[in-house]
Amino acid sequence: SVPYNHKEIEKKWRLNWEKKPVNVQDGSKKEYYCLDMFPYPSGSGLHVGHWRGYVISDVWSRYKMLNGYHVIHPMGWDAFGLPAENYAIKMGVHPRVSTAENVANIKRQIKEISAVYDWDLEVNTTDPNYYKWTQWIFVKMFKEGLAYQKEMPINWCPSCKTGLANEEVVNGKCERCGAEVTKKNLNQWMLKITKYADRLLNDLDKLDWPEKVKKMQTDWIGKSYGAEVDFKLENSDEKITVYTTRPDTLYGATFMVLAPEHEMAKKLATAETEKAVEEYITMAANKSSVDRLQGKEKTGVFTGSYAINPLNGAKVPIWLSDYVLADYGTGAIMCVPAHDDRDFEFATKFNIPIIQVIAKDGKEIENMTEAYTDAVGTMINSGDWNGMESAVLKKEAPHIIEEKGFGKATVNYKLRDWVFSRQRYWGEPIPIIHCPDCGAVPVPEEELPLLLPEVDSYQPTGTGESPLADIEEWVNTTCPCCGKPAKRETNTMPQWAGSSWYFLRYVDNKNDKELVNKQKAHDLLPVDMYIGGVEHAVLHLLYSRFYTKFLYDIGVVDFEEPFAKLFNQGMITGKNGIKMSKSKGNVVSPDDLVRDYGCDSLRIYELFVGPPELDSEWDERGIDGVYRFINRFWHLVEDNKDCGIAATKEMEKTRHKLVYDITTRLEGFSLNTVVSGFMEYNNKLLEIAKKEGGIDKETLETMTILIAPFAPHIAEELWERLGHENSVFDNKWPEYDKAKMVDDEVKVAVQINGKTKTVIEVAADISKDDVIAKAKEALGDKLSGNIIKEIYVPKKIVNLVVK
Ligand code: ANZ
Ligand code: ZN
Repeated sequence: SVPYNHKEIEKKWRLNWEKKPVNVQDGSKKEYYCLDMFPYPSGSGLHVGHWRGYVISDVWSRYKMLNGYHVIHPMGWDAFGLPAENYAIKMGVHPRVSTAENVANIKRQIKEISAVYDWDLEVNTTDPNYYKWTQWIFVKMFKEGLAYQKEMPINWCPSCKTGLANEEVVNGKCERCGAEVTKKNLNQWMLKITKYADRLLNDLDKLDWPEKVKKMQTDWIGKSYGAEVDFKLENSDEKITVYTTRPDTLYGATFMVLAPEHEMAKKLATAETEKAVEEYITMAANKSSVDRLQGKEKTGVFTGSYAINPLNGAKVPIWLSDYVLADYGTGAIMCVPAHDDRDFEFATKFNIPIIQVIAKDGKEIENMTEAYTDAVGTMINSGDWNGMESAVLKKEAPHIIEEKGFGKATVNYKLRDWVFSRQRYWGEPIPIIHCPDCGAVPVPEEELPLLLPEVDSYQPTGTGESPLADIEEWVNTTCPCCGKPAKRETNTMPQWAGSSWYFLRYVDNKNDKELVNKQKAHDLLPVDMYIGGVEHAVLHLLYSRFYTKFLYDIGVVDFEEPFAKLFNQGMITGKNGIKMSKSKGNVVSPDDLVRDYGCDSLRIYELFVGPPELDSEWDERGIDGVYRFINRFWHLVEDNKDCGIAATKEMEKTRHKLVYDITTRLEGFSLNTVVSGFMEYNNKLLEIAKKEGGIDKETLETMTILIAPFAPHIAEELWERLGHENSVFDNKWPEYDKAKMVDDEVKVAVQINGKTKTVIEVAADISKDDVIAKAKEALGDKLSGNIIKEIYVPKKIVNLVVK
């Protein structure tokens, strides 16, 4: 028979598909939008890890095609950002040039996957026709009061020499380069994402997303209910307001802590404490917020001043400590060491009294060794609150406090406005003109895009200004309002700007009148299935939701959520679970594997390495096994296609079970077990073929259609060899009939020591263990003594040898 030749087959079908695409809208099909997180075109190209997500989304797209959909399956480039700029600094190549080269290279590599991308829909965030709209959104936000300027200490990466958003700081380090993040006071453009906090939180309920990601967003938004409580200062009319989520513990507040940046911090110092207080404030200013929250040992300084607990008049010392953040709540807290871990640690270290106010298991603890943090138990040491349940009081206390006039019930969010300025070159210029008279004026919409000018030096200045500040003829302009000389904003946008709305542009990428045609967006969006890595859970996925809600509010689109369903694929790692990276030298390139084994084998192997939602180690040897399977599948079809055999009952049953197993596993996204299913059924069919002298054509065709989303080239080739002129993707996904899957029953004699005692009816392919269990059950108390041997003659006899 004809041997399997992946090279010839894959070349042939790629050409055929180019001439006659398989994913076309004929006017009758429903639309399905399957989206990949678009790649950053890095210089190192794609490795086998990148392939995984693209293979998953392509399998899903092709499966939807076979279910009668036309699939929107676009690809594009998230091409602004630091790496291209860093490369420019190192090699002196303009980022536009290196980006174009990288895009061409990665596009070639992506084409090797043979995914059904519609390249007509391609977008590139660095294309002026694209970033025109990124800038337009900013102008609209500015006009709606959502983009504003603020001078504040922001996260600053000393290595990238740029400010960062909170979301870009991971464990105190720069998300891009891993350098320790510090603080810098800069005038910033901010986006008021906090205005959307409640909608971003509540609408999570509408989404078919992994619970893990929803929880990460929920925690990031961090809505909490509590109270602001006013503490008067001793010997003064001034007061300090604290934010607490546990007003029930107010009687247990034995000290107060202010963030070192608190406006009162310096004022509270006395002659004796002044020096220590100032030193402490300076030290804290240089730490990142993560360091401050997760710092190993609590540090702090006593200000020398006292506040008065408004409930019981107790005098509480006021401290400064960097575990209190300036920009959360009021930047000041009341400390209840008996019921809060951090306060406990602090009080223990600085010998501050600890007063328990909630009984644990009905008791007051003699010597507390740790805080009791649950709001469970009866109030003690709490004046007229004694005897109340803390859980009830926790909810009532804000209102009691409000009535008594020393505070109010409040809601707080962890979410902060988005620091949107980057002091770097390779990004969208922020379309704002600063006029001495009119202030910040947006570039008129009809003048967009505001082109990114050429520069001689890409080097970040480190002064807090971007390299654009050096181009005088660009910076100096006139005010669109009053015509007087004015200066352009020189900061650029963060990389996330372009990726927060690209899924809208794909469906209308050539529109030069509007960002997207509303009707088109209505017809094709939201995205039905979004596939990408989990690392974007609070960055891209939160920003995109915010942008979509804003565009909904200004009437650009008529839906509020961009991604109906989300699937996060796990990473493919090198040996011992180490992330693949050029610097670690453990990158496996797909190019050689495609050459040696073919695209079909690599696609299947990408899925076979493990459950798609989990990280999996790459073991190159495994692809041999997949290649052998593909060969066996080739021979199953090729060697039996002309046998002319009619389906036996067994063949029919196997076919229905095959369709059932593959479909349910695929629907459950258990793609690795789909592959093992193919392997098992292929072996089974080969066995039947050997026994029966062939396999009926419908079964061979069914297997070929089922495998088509996974291994499209071989499926097309075998479909053709089975005598068809159309594409295998012109088929409908096969259906199964549960009634046809039922196993045939056979009569089995049950014997004890060779003598038949009874007869049972069991499924023909029952396992030995199961049939023996059934036999024992049927024998009941006819069976006695020790069984020393269990014999099963398939479909005939069970014989138990008893002593
Ligand atoms: C008294 C108290 C007693 C507290 C107790 C907790 C337990 P979430 O849920 O995160 O909102 N807090 C308030 N503002 C803070 C700031 N700027 N920096 C650091 N910590 C701050 O937590 C709110 C709780 O964290 C508040 O409730 C406050 O401590 C602290 F048994 O007040 B609590
Ligand atoms: Zn002006």
